[in-house]
Amino acid sequence: MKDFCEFLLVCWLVGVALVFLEATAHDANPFSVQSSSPDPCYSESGSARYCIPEFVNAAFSQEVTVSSMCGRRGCSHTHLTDLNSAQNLTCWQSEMLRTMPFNVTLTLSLGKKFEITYVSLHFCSEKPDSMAIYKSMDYGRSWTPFQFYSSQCRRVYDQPNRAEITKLNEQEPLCMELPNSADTSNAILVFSTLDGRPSRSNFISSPVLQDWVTVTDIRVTFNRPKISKDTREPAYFYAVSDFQVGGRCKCNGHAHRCIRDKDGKMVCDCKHNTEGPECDRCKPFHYDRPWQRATLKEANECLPCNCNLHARRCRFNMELYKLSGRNSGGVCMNCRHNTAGRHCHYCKEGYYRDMSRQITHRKACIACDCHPVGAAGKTCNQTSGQCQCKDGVTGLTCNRCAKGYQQSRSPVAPCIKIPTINPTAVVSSTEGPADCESYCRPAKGNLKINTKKYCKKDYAVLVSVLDMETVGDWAKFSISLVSVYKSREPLKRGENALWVHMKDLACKCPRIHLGKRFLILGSTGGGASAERVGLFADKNSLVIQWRDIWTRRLRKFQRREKKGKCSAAEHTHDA
Ligand SMILES: *[C@@H]1O[C@H](CO)[C@@H](O)[C@H](O)[C@H]1NC(C)=O
Ligand SMILES: *[C@@H]1O[C@H](CO)[C@@H](O)[C@H](O)[C@H]1NC(C)=O
Ligand SMILES: *[C@@H]1O[C@H](CO)[C@@H](O)[C@H](O)[C@H]1NC(C)=O
Ligand SMILES: [Ca+2]
Repeated sequence: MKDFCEFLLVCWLVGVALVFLEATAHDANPFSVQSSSPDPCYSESGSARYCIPEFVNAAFSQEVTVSSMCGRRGCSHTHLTDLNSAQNLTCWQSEMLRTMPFNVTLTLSLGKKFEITYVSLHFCSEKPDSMAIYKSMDYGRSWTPFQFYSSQCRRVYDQPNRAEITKLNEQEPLCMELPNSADTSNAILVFSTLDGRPSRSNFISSPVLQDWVTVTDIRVTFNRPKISKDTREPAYFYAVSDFQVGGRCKCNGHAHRCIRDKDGKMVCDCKHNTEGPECDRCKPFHYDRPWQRATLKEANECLPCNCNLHARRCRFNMELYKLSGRNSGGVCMNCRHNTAGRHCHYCKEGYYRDMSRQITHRKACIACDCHPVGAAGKTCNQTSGQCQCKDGVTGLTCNRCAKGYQQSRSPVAPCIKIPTINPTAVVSSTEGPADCESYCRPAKGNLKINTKKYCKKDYAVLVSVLDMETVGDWAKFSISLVSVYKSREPLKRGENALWVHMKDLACKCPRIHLGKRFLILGSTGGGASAERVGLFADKNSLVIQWRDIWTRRLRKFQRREKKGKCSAAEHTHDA
């Protein structure tokens, strides 16, 4: 088709279309010829560049709808756009028109948007007196005038004759008289769409003219034939041998050809990450900057969003684009692989970066896994993965007690300080004994149990020490009563409290550790009050870390006490 079109153009360019030559000769004109390269839309180095489909006669072999036809063989409407040559003119001809109005229309659908530089009609008859060319940009839904020709512009079309076109009205049609041609049976009319329009030399940066030359359909209306006065029986007709529309498939500089899609529709073969029938929008995921028509200087290809391989969709945000200095406006959507952020470039809450991997790696973000009890929250340091631990808790995930702390059963304070009370500090604050050595005597150092000691105490219990808090001058240990060997008062196994005065604790008589089991032989009542309910231990109590082998010995003491051996022992003591 290309060769043929060129042939056609040459045919009549020689004689007529100097106007058109003028338009195409300019450097900045989009219709100028481009260099040959494997892919005209990319340079040898692979960078995107302005590209356009070849210049064609868009009307060639397209169907033209006509409102009137002579009805004889050899004047079909198909002759309007067929292969035409000077040797064999094939003509369409209207019926004979004897009364007004003499209106006849030819409608040509291009099936796609084209940017056209000319419409030409090759007449087989005398040129008409009045005719108009209309264009549609919406496949025939609406029409706007492109050009009028008449010897009486004002009367026939209500248009001024040869109005002036300035930069302010470049989208206005003109009305002018059809030039007379010498050869009335072989006359050509060429309407050059850009002719006389000021911005035509700067077409590439003139959206107004780009719009002006964009068409999907062309309609030619003949309204008045040339009326000769000396015709006796007036009968008129119009006849055209060739209807050409010269232009390029409109692809906005993003395609070098148009192709048929799977439904047979003509569409641009879009490059530069664009899509749409005219490459008039960016392809999905290529929304990092707004779509733009290509120019000679800048291909304006659509750019992919930068989502570090973690998202498949993105959107364009004008605010961010402006803030970035019109550089990048893409915002990733639905970041996967536990990433977050505009570019899926950091880890979402509850995850941290594995610095040994690229951010694009599927496992670049690792779960914090913060301990549900030991950590203060679910988030961790984005780079180190360190969870925020509660007091006394340590470890990357806060899963251990720090040095000097031990586990408690409280979820609020899962690790508590091991009560290593500084004796001097406690002594001074409680006005306790200055000299623990003499204060603790005689119990201190004598932790052996015998029947006598066992008998003397009010209770003998095995406890597990869980927690400690201070209440005034007292230490209150949360304990669990494991076994009760003897007790003056009824004691139930399970949760209980053990009270020790600070001055005793300060001197480590008794010595108690959290999380351990102790056998306690003590006396009731020492400091009991309304606030202090439970067991009491002091410097005279026996508090010994438990060993399982003592179970048998304690059973023996129990039996002896039952047999009344205790009173004997007391005697001995008293004596
Ligand atoms: C002229 O063209 C028509 C249609 O293309 C064809 O049928 C006819 O034979 C041609 N005549 C001559 C003389 O070439
Ligand atoms: C003929 O064309 C003229 C000019 O466009 C128009 O005003 C008129 O209404 C048309 N007449 C008919 C019958 O279509
Ligand atoms: C996260 O850990 C790194 C390295 O340990 C540290 O430099 C940074 O300050 C921490 N960030 C925060 C917010 O704590
Ligand atoms: Ca023809």
